[in-house]
Amino acid sequence: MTRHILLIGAPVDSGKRRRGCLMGPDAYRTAGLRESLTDLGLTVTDRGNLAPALHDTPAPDGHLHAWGETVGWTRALAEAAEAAMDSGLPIFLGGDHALSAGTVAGVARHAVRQGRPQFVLWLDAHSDFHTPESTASGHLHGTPVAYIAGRAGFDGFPPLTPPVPEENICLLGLRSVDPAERAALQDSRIRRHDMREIDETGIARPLAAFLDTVARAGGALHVSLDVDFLDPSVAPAVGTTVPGGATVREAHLAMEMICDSGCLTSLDLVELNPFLDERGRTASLMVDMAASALGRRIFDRPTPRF
Ligand code: 6HN
Ligand code: MN
Ligand code: MN
Ligand code: MN
Repeated sequence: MTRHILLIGAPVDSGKRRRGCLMGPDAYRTAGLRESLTDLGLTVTDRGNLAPALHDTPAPDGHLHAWGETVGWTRALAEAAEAAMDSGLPIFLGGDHALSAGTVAGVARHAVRQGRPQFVLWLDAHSDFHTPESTASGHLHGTPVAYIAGRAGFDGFPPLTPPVPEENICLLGLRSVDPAERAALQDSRIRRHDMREIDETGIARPLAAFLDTVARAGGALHVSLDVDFLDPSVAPAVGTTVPGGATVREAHLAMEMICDSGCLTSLDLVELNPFLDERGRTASLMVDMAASALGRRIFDRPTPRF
């Protein structure tokens, strides 16, 4: 791993009503993210925290929470993400999952300029596939996958030119999918693997298949890691806990395989709510996840084929 790492704080808290994710970037810094990466021999620049662009876009519907602020964040993040791709491998320190609309829009624009296909791996209990029309909660952190896939209704959000092709998106860790999301997903070519499949086959099999596709295509890989991918017994600092999530070892294996693929080009760490943490354990676990994705190993060995 020779790429330079950029830490970019994205204290987005507009994607849902419960507050606290704005403290996420500083929790990662306090938990020693930079030091964990420099210990691996990587060079790291902390670019500090971003702020949302000016936002005056009216919401298309009254039940949508903090529309204008999220539009402003998406614009600012898309620009920052696109620019960051010229300087290294960005890690976006969230912030709630609404931020990934911006980060994916930005990295995907950069991939288009490079003539490289963009792939997205979404590690999450949820599918985040609501449109602004279908969301019942009005929480935009439940919508970024729909936005990056090019579904309609995101008035004022920056245009995706083009959207990420559905078959380049892989959702892994699913165990809370709303009926409208389920229907739309079943109608799509998005790859999706629920916890039952992980129980049945192990996490390595579906992940290896996806990473193999990315590698063969010479693709850029954006990984979006939601804290609630992990089981709440090991990662309690998230507002949307769902029992039955990935174990510490399943999550580490996923990160180690992502690293071994050599495809990783950008990473989001999202939904950490430090206000809900227990003595920093979730922040520290997420730092360990990032370290595994960037080369930390128990022993070096090649990933077996599945
Ligand atoms: N996340 N499907 C639920 C909703 O409100 O739309 C939960 C969304 C969770 C979003 O965890 O990033
Ligand atoms: Mn470039
Ligand atoms: Mn999510
Ligand atoms: Mn989630």
